[in-house]
Amino acid sequence: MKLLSSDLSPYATRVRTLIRLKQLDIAIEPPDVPLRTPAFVRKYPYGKIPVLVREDGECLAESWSIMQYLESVHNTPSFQPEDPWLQAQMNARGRFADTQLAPAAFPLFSVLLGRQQVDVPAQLALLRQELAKANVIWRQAGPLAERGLDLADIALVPVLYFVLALPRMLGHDSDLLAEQAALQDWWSQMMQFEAVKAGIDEMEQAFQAFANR
Ligand SMILES: N[C@@H](CCC(=O)N[C@@H](CS)C(=O)NCC(=O)O)C(=O)O
Repeated sequence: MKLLSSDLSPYATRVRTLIRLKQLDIAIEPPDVPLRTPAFVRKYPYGKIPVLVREDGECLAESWSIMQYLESVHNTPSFQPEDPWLQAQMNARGRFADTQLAPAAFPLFSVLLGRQQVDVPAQLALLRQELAKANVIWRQAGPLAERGLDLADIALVPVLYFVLALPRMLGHDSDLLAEQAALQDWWSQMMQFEAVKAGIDEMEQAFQAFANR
């Protein structure tokens, strides 16, 4: 089995992190067809990485689905609560990272690519609002040390790195995480996991290379 991945992608990084936390024998490779080309979409119809490719060539797209699949087939160690209510809460936190937090930063990425005119201060204000929501949501989930690391934590880390790196790359120095005490505390604890830290280090290097391109 292999994972088509890129160090720049928060979605691929969360899956690489899970693979390492579970110590799975899954090769991590760049896409075999250039991303954002018709050939890529022909081969991988979701048009995005990560993609999990089985030995028989069958593919699975969407990082959250890949994480859930890996969790179902390799559940030791497990990164989801058994209790259905708590599992649903974890799913909600994972969805929040992708449907609310990350989209608040996408326009800033378009600015970096020079593709879109954006009111950057207004977008930063929106991002702050979403970060404040994340702060409450993760605080309400309870201390990491008590509930244990779960898929939503693993999914959020690279998204949070991405949404914090973009304003910095646009020259906004203020530390947006410093305004969110619970999230800042959670971030420090997450960095204690070697596999989590390794994913963020890879993203950091990829972002540096992207900034210097
Ligand atoms: N919802 C998808 C998002 C994946 C995604 O947006 N991947 C980006 C890289 S970060 C990509 O492949 N973009 C190529 C494109 O949009 O053409 C997931 O969770 O896997």
